[in-house]
Amino acid sequence: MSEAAATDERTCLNEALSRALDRLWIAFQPIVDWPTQRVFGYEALVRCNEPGLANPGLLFDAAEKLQRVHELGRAIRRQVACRLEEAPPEVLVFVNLHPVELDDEELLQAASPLTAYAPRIVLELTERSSLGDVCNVRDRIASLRKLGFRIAIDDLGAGYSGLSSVGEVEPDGVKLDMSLVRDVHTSATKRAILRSMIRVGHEIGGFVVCEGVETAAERDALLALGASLLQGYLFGRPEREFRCSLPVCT
Ligand code: G
Ligand code: MN
Repeated sequence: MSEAAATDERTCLNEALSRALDRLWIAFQPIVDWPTQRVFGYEALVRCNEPGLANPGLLFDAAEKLQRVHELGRAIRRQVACRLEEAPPEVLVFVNLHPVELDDEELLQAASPLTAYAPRIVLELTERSSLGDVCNVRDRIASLRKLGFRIAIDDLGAGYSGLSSVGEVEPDGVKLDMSLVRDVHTSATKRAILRSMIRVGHEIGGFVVCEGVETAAERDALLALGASLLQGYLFGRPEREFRCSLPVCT
């Protein structure tokens, strides 16, 4: 690609991202506590109708390329905060953080929109990308905790990710990746891995959420392994409203 074409492409992407930032909205997916048949929380997932930037992966790829991750993170957190008045008061709201957002001073300010709701928020840090590039990760996380936020490690067990961030962050909870959950009832190996990860999660005193549960067979296998917090299409897709398929919703 010529230099001029690359510049044009960057300009287009920049404009598309600016439009997306003005129009993004938040979908909420339930996380259920199966034994009590209650909703434990909702994960906030960013969505936008800008062609090519419809989901979080695409949005963050564009923002990374354009070095606008802080701007995107702020827009998402502002939108989440706007919706919190409508959320059932007794449930937690899980918000994904890109590691680069840990470097954003706004996140740590007492006056920023999400901080007012900190005791109801669990910030998810993904295992997929390294926290190693963030300055003073431990200090940043300690400051977030001081503001009242809880921290979870997301996507644990995905792809090439390891357990190192669990030792580094000492999270309040972990979310086990859907690649381990998929067809867990037919794989003794996945069951062995999940059984030990669920035990580790509970042993460090935290909550353990199994993600991406799609079938009753997967649900029952996870319950037999000691899981109780479950998230996935079986209980509800990410939607604009706070919805859940359980009869007792909150
Ligand atoms: O990386 P993270 O765990 O934040 O990703 C959550 C993503 O997984 C969301 O985009 C959501 O739409 C998707 N998701 C949630 N539940 C399910 C599920 O049961 N099956 C599949 N295939 N995807 C899911
Ligand atoms: Mn997540």
